[in-house]
Amino acid sequence: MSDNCLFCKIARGEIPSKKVYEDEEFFAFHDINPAAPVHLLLIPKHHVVSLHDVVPEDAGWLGRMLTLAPKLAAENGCTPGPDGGFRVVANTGTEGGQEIAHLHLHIIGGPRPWAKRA
Ligand code: DGP
Repeated sequence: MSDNCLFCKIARGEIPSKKVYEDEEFFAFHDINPAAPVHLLLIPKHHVVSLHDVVPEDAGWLGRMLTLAPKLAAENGCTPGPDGGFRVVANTGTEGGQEIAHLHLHIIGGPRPWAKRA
């Protein structure tokens, strides 16, 4: 964990959030500025800045994080089935629109219409 990282502080419970999931490796909470009826952020508890920093040895926890996305989407109001669904976005770096320098997956969904912002 990193002392001054906002999302590390959220994962440690030092800054309040609307938590939806936590285990030993991951923490998920509602985005403070939702782009859709469902807008969650899923983060690893250990500090990783972005996808720029991952290496093949990270495949295990990255895979486990990705497989959590549909579970969290379904548990938090995304419509199941082919007419439902959700988006997963990982903004990466400045040109990728990343504002918080701790790797996170946006999980976005719910009944449309909603804008394609993340
Ligand atoms: P990104 O641009 O991909 O780095 O997205 C960062 C997201 O984090 C953005 O959608 C807003 C959200 N966010 C920023 N600060 C906070 C906060 O203090 N609490 C919560 N819950 N979300 C935050």
